[in-house]
Amino acid sequence: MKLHPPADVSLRFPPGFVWGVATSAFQIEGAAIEDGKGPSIWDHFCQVPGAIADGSDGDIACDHYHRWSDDLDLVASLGVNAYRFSVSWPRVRPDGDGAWNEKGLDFYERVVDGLLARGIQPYLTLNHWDLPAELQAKGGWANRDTVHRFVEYALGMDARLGDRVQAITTHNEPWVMSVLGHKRGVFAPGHKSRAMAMQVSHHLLLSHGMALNALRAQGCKSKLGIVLNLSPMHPATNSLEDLAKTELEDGLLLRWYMDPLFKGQYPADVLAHLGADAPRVQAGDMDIIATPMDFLGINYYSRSVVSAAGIWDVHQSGLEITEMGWEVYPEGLTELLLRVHGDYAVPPIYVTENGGAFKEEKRDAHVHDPLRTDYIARHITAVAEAIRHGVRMEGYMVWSLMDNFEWASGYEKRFGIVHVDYATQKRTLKNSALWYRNFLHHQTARHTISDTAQPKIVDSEWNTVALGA
Ligand code: IFM
Repeated sequence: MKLHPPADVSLRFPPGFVWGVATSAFQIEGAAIEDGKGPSIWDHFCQVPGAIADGSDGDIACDHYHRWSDDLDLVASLGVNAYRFSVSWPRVRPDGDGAWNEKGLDFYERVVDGLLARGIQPYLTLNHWDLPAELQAKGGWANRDTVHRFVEYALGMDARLGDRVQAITTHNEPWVMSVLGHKRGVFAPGHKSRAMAMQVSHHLLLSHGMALNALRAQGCKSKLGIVLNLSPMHPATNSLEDLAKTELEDGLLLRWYMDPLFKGQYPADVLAHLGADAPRVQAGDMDIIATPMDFLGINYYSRSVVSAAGIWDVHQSGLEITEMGWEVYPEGLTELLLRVHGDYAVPPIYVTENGGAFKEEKRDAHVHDPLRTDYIARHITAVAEAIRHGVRMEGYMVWSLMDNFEWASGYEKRFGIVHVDYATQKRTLKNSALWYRNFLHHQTARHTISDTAQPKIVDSEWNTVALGA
């Protein structure tokens, strides 16, 4: 295990670089049926026996709907300048296509104004997976009509909040909604059809492009973009089979989204592989999808090692893995950013999620999570390395602000830099949060004081860490 003493402010980030923490509505809000909120596909999916590891649901979650003000104080206490959150579509428009819910809109208005009052830029995501269940009853994302409902939703949110929101993300991780939700059936809405999954991915991309055009036509002031979950793919061996499979997996995860967004076409090898399961595309769709964006968000957690025979075992000795069973592989982030920068004409990039689920080793007055601190520090270093090589990076956000509902894993996997005691809803800053706060404090300071004048950080986890180049 490589433990870095990581508060290394000699890392170079451009002035104005955005540092944040991220959450999503379903994972933290709770208040599942309060103040007129309609059910989402995740409310329904949680009721399916065996769907969620611990049998839990999002009914209460972190109770953020009621504790939002204290939670924003926590965000502010970290010294970040951005907070990435999502709007629950069924909270603001319960049926997805009917009346708007003023109480739901008021909630997000309070959050946005609360952030601005604390000097924090709101980064709003429209779709972090919780589609109104009423729209699912009409076919959900497999139905092209949902594309138009999404555009209406985007316009409504911009009309209400666009004057105060720094950035609007259309979709978070379309691959997850498509593949985990419609091909593997392990996420909501739980379908198992490759053809449906690919059609869903097309509709998500199309709705993204249509929303961008409609928002700009409405005069939207926010920066507009999408967030993709991407990983470098490495072959397990140099066999022709492993190399071919790796190329295909890269096509399905990265090129399937990046090519249409930045080149206006789906990758030919993946289309050939899909055959009859390829999506139905109408004339003009691809141009709409390729509408230029103001930023690209990348969520990075790990690399994938691909074996044609399916024999790669992440638990082999020598590999660091998180509680999710994901390999800790920070150099993959630099590799991915350089690749995206080199292969596509991308706008400025944000790492919109990065973090890990780890077992907390000890709790006394502090929550000791050295592995999480180490993970975050090494990935921040990987971002600095990409910047050094010329990648236009504008921000980095930790996933997640606090422990929360980790989808099919329920509450067992904790990603937060703030610990949540679900019995009492008490929040405690973990040592990783204290480290992040220290790091940001000194990052900010380096732009105002000379390197040699920089002080030393005394970190609760890391003892004294020398600063400066
Ligand atoms: O918790 C999720 C988040 O909602 C989307 N990206 C990955 C995270 C960790 O699994």
